[in-house]
Amino acid sequence: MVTKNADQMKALALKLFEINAFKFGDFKMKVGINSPVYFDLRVIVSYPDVMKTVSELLVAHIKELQLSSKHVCGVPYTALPLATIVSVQQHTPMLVRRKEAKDYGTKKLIEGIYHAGDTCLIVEDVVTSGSSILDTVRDLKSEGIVCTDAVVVVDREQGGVANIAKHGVRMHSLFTLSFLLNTLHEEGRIERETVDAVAKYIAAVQINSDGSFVGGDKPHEAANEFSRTKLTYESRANLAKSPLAKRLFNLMATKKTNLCLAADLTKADAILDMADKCGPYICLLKTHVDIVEDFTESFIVNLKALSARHNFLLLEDRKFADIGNTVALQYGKGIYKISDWADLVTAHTLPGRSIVQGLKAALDGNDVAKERGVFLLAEMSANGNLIDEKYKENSNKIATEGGDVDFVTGVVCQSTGCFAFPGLIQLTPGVKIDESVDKLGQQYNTPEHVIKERGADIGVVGRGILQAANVEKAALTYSDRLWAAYEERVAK
Ligand code: 5IU
Repeated sequence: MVTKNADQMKALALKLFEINAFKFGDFKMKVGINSPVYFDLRVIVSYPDVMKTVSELLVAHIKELQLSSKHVCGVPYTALPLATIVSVQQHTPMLVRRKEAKDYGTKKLIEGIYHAGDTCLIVEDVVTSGSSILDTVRDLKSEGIVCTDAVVVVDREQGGVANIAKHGVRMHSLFTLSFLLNTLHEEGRIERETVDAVAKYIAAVQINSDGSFVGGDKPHEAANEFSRTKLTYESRANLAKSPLAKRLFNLMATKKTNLCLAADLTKADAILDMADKCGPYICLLKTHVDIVEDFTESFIVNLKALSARHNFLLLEDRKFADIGNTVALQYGKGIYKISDWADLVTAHTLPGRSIVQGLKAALDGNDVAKERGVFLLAEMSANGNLIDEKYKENSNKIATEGGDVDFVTGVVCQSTGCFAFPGLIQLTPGVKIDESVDKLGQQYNTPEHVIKERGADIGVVGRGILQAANVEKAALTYSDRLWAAYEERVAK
C-alpha cells in the first residue's frame, strides 16, 4: 500500500465511491458466490481528473518502490488506458497483450517491440484471485519476457497476493479493500455495519488462482450478510446515490414508520383531512392529483404545510410514460405543476432511459433539482399485467447504471428480485391486512408478507386505511405492523 500522499489517497477513495467505481450490494460474481462489494473501474475513463490522479499515484508508487523495467503491460482491458499513461509518463515502452490471437496474418499474442530476457511491469485495475494477472504473465513469459512485479489499483484481499507470489510476481497495490472501507467509514460515508459485513465476507471467501476456494468447499452463503433486506435503513441511507433516497431512509429511521398512505380520494378537503389524521404514522403520502375534482393551488399549499408539520414526503403517482420532451412538460407545466411540490413521482421504464432524462430536464437550473426523485416501476400488483423478466432486468439497469442514478430514489415492485442495490428503496403497493383481491384485478398481501417475503421497504396502503371505521387507528395498526416486520427482518 502507498503510504505517502495520505490526503490524496483519501480524497481519491471518496471520489471513486462517488463516481460508482465501487458499490455495495449483492452482486453475482464469476466464482459462484455473491459479493457484497463490486468494483467497476471501467467508469474512470469518463473522469479525466480521476484518470490523472490514479495514474500519477501509480507512477509515484513505481518510483517509490524503485521498480525499474524495460516495458509496462496492462492487463486487458480496463488497465490498458492506465498502462498507456504510465508508459508515457515514465518513458517506458508499452507492450499490449491480445486476449485472443489474431486468426489472420501474424499470430502474435504480444504487440510491441521486445526481446527475450526483457523485463516487464504489469499494470492491473482490480485484483480478486490474481488469475487475470497470471494469464498476462503466462503470455509474456512464453515470449521470454520476465515479470516480477505488478502494480494494481485495488487489491480485494481475497488471495491475489499469495496466488501471484507462487508464480514469482509481487503485487503492489495503491488501495486495499480494507483501506477503502475504513476511509469511507471514517468520513461518515458508510456505517460500521457495512464495514463489518464486507470484512466478514472477505475473510470467509478466499480464492485460489484457478477459481476454487481456499479450504476446498464453497463458503456457506451466510458468509454474505449483505443482502439489502438485511441492512438497516440507516446503513442504506449512506449507500444511496439519490439525495431523496438518503432523506427518505433517514426519515423512516427517525420516525420509525415505513407506511405510505395512498390517498386515492377525489375531494381536496378529504385528502387534507386524511393527511392530517394519518400524518403522524406515515413516511410518504401518495397522491393521484388528476383525480381531485376541486383542485386549487391552495390545496397544494395546505398539503405542503401538513407534510412539513407531520414530517412526511409527497409522492405524486403520475406514472409518466411518454417521450422525454413530453414528460418534461407533463412534470413541470399544466394545471398541476407537479415538479413544484411533489418530492417524488413515479414513472414507467417503458420508454427507456429517456424517461429519467426527461424528468431531470424539467428541473434544469431549478433550485429544487436536488430535492426531487423518481420511483421507477418494475412490477405491478395488477392481475395479468404484461411486465416480464427481461423488462424487470432492464428497469433495474436504468435504476442502477449510468449518469442519472442520482435521480432514482427507488423501485415500485412486488418482489426482492427486482434489484439488489441497497441504496434504492422498494415501494410495494397492494397491502391489506386481509389478503384478498378487488373486483378490478388488485391483488393484496399482508404487511408482514410484503416486508419479510417480498423485500418491500415501504408498504403502500390505500383502501385498507381509507375505508376503515377509524382511519387513525387503522394507520397506526398498519404502521406498527409494517415496522415490526422490518425490525424482525433486519434482526441478526
Ligand atoms: N398501485 C397499485 N399497484 C401497483 C402500482 C400502483 O396498487 O402495482 I405501480 C397504486 C394504486 C393505488 C394504490 O393508488 O397503489 C393502492 O391502493 P389500495 O391499497 O387501495 O389498493
